[in-house]
Amino acid sequence: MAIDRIDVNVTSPGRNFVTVQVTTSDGLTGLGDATLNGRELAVASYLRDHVAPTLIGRDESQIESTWQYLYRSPYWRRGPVTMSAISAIDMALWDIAAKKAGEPLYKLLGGASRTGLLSYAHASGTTLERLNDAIRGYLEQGFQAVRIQAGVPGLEEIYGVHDASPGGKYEYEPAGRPASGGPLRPTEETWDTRAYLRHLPTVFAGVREEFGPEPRLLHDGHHRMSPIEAARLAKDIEPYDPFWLEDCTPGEDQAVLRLVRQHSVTPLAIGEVFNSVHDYQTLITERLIDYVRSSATHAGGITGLRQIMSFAAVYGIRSGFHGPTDVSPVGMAANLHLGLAIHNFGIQEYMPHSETTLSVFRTSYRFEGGLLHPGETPGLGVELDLEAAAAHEYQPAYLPVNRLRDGTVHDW
Ligand code: GCO
Ligand code: MG
Repeated sequence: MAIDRIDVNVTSPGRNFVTVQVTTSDGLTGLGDATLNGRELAVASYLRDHVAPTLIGRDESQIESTWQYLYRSPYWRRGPVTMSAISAIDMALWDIAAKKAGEPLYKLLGGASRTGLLSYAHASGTTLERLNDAIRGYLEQGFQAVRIQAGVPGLEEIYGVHDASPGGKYEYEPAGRPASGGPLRPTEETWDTRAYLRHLPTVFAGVREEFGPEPRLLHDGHHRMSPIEAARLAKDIEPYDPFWLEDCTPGEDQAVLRLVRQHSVTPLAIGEVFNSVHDYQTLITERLIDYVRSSATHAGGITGLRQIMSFAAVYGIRSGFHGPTDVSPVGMAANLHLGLAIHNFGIQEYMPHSETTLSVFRTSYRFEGGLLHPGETPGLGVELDLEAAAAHEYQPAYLPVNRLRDGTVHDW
């Protein structure tokens, strides 16, 4: 058997997704997620123009060798575009291997290490009251862990904060679309770190007061703090027993995490924008983080993410794979299969995709009693309905840009 075709599908059922479909000479197909939010077409072109032509005729069972070939052959290695492309091909080849074996992918990765994956939901609200309503809704659905993001007095739109309609879902963090007729530009938000640092500990206090010690509470700092600010926040929320503080600093300067560690025992999670094991070298060997935030979609697929988790296992660091709605259901399934199999699983982010998205991507993973399970369908367990996908044309979209009050561009 050999790789016969590689198709790259771009569809926008509520938001943009890039999916690779690899077809073998005997008609088996595998899917891979290559979605890079806000830069989708760069990855689609990389795959169509630079990757697909080099793989036709290749033995589809040589997954590791293909990964190394795609990683080393361009000479210009790593980076989000290259690694998202590699991720998608790798996932598709694993999907094919598992379908060929007639087994759900996790069985090829060593089998289940647990009955299901502890998952966290995204609760947010512009006020503490609304945030608490959102948390209550998720706890009622069975979640044992929630990420809490709240409005900061004096700031309008900020990352991760939306009021959900009572009992309903919201389309989280929709990438901004151009206003009709106007030029296509990212929307802009205003940020004030001092106001945030003052406010967030009061949010943690209010949530603990309402829900007690049991729910696991997470928070995403979204790269917006300097090292000393991050150290202060980690220290200030520590009394409320946070499960983790995510992306407290931009993270690419790995050594600054030493400073945060010196000041608190708040567990730290980093890595959703990383794309290789090398980005984690200092963080892992010095145990500067507790959770790896990468996803199979951006860190080189199952092969790349497994490499990171094997390295992390030696240092007692666990997974917290990235699972926002801009990771497609295909990427989500890949995270779940790997998470079920590895020993050092920690927690899985879970933002259910919209019904529109799920009408294009048919999934077999399930959520029960706060735990996710990838299901027993052979392969990844996700199907792409090409006809339904064709009805949702690509929509140019950007993520927002953040500025300090004086106009200085800041991390969003
Ligand atoms: C998270 C992430 C996302 C990112 C998004 C960008 O923790 O889930 O921070 O919300 O902002 O993936 O495209
Ligand atoms: Mg994040």
